[in-house]
Amino acid sequence: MEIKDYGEKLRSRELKVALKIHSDSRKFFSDFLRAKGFIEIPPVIISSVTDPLNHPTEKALISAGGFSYELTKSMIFHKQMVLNTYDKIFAFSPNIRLEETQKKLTGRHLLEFTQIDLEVKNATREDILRLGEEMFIYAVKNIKEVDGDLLDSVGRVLKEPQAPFERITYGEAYEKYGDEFENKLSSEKSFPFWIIDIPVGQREFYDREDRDRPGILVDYDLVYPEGFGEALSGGEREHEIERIIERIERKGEKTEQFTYYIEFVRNFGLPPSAGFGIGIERFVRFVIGAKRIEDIVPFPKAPGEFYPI
Ligand code: ASN
Repeated sequence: MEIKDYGEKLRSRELKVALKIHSDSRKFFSDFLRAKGFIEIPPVIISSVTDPLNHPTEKALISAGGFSYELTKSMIFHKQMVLNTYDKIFAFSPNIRLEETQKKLTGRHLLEFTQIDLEVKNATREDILRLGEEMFIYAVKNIKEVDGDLLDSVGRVLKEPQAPFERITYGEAYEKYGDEFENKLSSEKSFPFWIIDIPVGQREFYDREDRDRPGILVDYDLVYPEGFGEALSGGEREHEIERIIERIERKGEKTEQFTYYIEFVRNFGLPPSAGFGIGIERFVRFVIGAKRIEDIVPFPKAPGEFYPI
């Protein structure tokens, strides 16, 4: 992007619509969660421990006064720990993920984005699937009501989904479509749907393995229809120290990377929980029906591209 492009972009109709819908999405998600008794916690932006993710990203390190921190890739560990304080929490959590340059092509990756990251003590997958559906429907319904004219102005016909959303197991999806199942299913469907029962090797160590079905996690992704791809991911969590360590080792990761998290869990414990994170920019892109995620953000940072501002 060049400086002259910013002038055009910041004055464009599409960005004007996108920012209003972004602003309203934050309000509706937040209103919904507060009404359900959630407490909003402040985001953690630097920490010595962050989400390892299940795909390679470059480490974003920052040092201050001789101490080294990483920029947050997700607040998963902080969410679990703060359940010692409140039972239902959420944060508007800015994340930095230094994705590989080939992700530039997807139209749904940004190096810097914000997710609404929530976690609920003693919740099951069933509880959170229901909550996610309700929250999603609430936001879409309200946006249609408040911003219907704006959606019309960009030619977007947004369908209001009905609960319960369709559920497809990872196994079924993979058998039908192989590696590309998410994109293929996303293009085929007209309403959001869940992918559940993701295998242990496909996810981070913190999602809980089904005790009755080893190798299968009690987790979920929500996928947008019309080719917009993944909306959110989450799961029930491992919370017992032995299981956490076993899962880190099984993943081939080093426990030293999570020293302070492990020490915390050993000393204070974690309650069982489940939760998810939903990317706001991806939600806005879907609501508007924008081609690429960078189009709906005023100062985007997509992988593999230099942005002067
Ligand atoms: N926020 C996600 C979760 O709750 C984790 C992630 O963003 N990778 O599972």
